[in-house]
Amino acid sequence: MAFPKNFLWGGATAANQCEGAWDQDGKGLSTVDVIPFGEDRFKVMAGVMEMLECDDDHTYPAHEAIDFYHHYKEDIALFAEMGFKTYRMSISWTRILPNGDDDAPNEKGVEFYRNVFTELKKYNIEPLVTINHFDTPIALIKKYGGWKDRRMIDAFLKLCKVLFAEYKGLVKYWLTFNEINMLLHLPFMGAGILYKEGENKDQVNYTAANHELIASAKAVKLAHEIDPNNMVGCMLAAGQYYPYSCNPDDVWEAFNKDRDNYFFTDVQARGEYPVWAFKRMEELGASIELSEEDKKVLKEGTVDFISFSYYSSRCTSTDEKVLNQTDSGNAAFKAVKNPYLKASEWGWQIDPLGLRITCNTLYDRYEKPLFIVENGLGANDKIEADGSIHDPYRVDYMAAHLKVLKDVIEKDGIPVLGYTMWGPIDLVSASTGEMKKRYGFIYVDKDNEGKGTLGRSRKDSFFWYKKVIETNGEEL
Ligand code: BGP
Repeated sequence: MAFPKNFLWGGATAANQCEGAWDQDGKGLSTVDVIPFGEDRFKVMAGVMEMLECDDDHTYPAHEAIDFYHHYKEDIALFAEMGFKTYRMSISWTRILPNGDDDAPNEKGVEFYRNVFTELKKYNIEPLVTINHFDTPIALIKKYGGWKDRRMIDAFLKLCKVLFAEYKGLVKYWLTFNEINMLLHLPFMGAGILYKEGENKDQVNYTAANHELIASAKAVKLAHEIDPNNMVGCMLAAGQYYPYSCNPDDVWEAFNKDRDNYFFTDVQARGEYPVWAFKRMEELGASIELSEEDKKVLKEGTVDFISFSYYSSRCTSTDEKVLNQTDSGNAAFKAVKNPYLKASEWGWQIDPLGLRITCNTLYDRYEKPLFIVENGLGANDKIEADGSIHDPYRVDYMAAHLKVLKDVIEKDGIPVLGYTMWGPIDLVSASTGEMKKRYGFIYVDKDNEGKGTLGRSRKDSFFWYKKVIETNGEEL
């Protein structure tokens, strides 16, 4: 049997993409609440257009999302029906601390997550909790300017302290920052960063990155102190870069593009900045403050496992002509179109073998257990007259990736803790804010304009995944 007996099968979501109830029960305003739908979305996420409150000219998909806040029992029952062993979800920081650094937590927020975890336990589903999934309190952006300010570390630790203490015994697996490297690509989304006129963006980004990395290390240490059973992981938006050609210039380019991402996990897994990192920052005119105390903190707060999202590999080149042929996919990671790969309806290229390459690179680099916490296919599903939804493309995508994951475990001998596919239930797309970019096994009746009953129904893939879990991955 390839997959170990206790393999954690499940699905992953994020608070802002499914909870809704954005201003209910004392919740404060967060970055994700002010990221609009439509053409301004990307500008806001990238930190080049300021939006620190909602206005009447925009709509905001996170406000209602799929209203998991009021449907969680029904949704968890469906996850349980598929046999989930784990459910990855995130905490909305401002549901717990409405201003981001309040001295006392919002009891209603604490209670909500306790109810969710208790519901999960009822079905023996192990929660896997992302502490921060693209979620910075607006109050802290107004007060400090987001993660470019070192005081964010203490605010984050306040949140962690509440979580580790309140949910001790209920939650064992934690991730500190979702796709921590996203900060370099979508800085408002990743770190609440808004650039000032004339500011060196690299300086701002690396300063914020340093603060998140120190905060992450402190959180790991605190989690272990509060409960030695806690297992804490880092989380990377992964996907190996391929050189477009064997021209050494291309190979070197791809190598360095990978380093820009591994930069984060190198610190989180090894507890120190890699030697080349300071040179890299120097080249960009950036530098960070790193005291002896900071270095100690990083060393003491290395993660227990490496988690990552994998949707696709990426391809790069140094040739101008080739560079113009970008894929139309993930706007956060613009890459060259790889002629050997097919793509999803949203232009995200599909490369199952790339998952094996990525897993091997990560394991060679860190020799820590891996956890694939996001992987899946966004597609525009069609409902038949009888209400059924046939989504063989989703099954094909995931089966191909799981077959490769089997090889990673069986042929490469790499320890893998689990697999939580992205979006077991349709939810708001992070990049586009759409509903129609659906990942789920469970359909949610809601369209891009926000219309629909929010009713849930099972797609064909629901039954497929149930079987996968039942047979522990033997039948794919
Ligand atoms: C990752 C994020 C998720 C999720 C996923 C799919 O970057 O961690 O939040 O949304 O990508 O992306 P999208 O929703 O843009 O299709």
